Amino acid sequence: MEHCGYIKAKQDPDEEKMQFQHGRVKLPGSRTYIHPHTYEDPNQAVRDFAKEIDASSIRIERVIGAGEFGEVCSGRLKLPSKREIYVAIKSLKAGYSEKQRRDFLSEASIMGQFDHPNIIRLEGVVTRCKPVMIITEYMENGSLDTFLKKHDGQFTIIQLVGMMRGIASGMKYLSDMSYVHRDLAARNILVNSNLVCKVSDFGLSRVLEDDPEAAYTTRGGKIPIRWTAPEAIAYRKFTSASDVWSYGIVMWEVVSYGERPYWEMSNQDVIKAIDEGYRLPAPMDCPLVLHQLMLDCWEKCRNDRPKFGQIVNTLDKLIRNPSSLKELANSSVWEDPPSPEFAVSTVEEWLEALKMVQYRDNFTSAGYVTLDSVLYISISELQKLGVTLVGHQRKILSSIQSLHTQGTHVHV
Ligand code: ACK
Repeated sequence: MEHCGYIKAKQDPDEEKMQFQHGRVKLPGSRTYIHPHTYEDPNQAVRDFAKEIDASSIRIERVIGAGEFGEVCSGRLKLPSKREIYVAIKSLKAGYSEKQRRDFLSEASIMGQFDHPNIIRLEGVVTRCKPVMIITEYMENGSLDTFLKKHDGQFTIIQLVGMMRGIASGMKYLSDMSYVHRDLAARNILVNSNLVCKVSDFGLSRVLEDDPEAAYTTRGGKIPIRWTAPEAIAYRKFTSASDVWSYGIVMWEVVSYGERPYWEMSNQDVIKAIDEGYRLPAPMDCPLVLHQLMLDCWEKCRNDRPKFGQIVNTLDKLIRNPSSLKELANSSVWEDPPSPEFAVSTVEEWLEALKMVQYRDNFTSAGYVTLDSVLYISISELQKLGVTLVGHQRKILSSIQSLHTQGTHVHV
């Protein structure tokens, strides 16, 4: 099913018998997401989908971050006849407009419709007194991108695939409910103490305003370019299939421990490269099957991409049969050129193959002429040669690594 995001609301909530279950409203038989904007009164959507919590049951402990609308804190929630739990508390800062309040609470009325182990769970809202708050389960390890950068290289491939499997399972649930996320990225995944990954960030305005990665397109939309499918960038065709594209980017972020997709390339260059058929190469030590799955998610034609259900099945099979992960894609971390192999013998040819001729003169005048001379170059030496961009340094050092293993036949 391909929806462009949202479907018509059931206008009369009484049509369906609703009941609160674990603090959320269930619509029996209804598996389809209802967009809060389809409610004439958005406050009714909040009442329908989010439980009102008494402010006295919340204890705020510390500030853990900043959101678009105000602070994010951690704390505890003690509901009558329930055990105390850790929660995250998002509050709406003072001086908000009615629209800001509505947009802020829209996240709760969206999240409150979901009930899945890989979707961040809404505990409830505080709307009767100020500040207005959204209470969710607490995720000890914070957002996935920061978490991975902090633990670079520390997980087994099975653990990484487990994280991907969780995210895919949450996304399957969302796509089954015809919900299109539009901003799936490692920064919008939260991780708990058991390494369980959950999809978060469901605000209505968030894709447009909240995400620092979102950039304005020529058509005026604000889109996180590196994570977004070409048809969504070109003509705003956001579907579960465009979420699958973003999912492939998240897989790449996971295997590369939070590396920035397309490194320091500009948004314009990314759009152009994708259009010309370029795709992110396998990160270091990436199993071939995983890179293949990423490439499937990045099929130009959205109908050719796998569905989230298929992705979950594929990952399950890999987890059950870990030896399938043994074959690595390759050890290079950069682009595969149209012709797969370059034989280079001079520093100049090598820099050319790496598309880094801009550094040629610096290398030459510092005496780096033969390939042997670069084999033991250090980062600080690279910096002296004017290679200050981290992405370029990585590319060069990885290439040197492959020079070590392959002699003068550099695979770029
Ligand atoms: O990377 P972080 O620690 O994880 O920093 C951001 C910050 O708040 C601003 O969004 C963290 N955060 C958001 N929601 C939660 C949550 N439910 N549990 C734990 N941390 C959260 C996020």
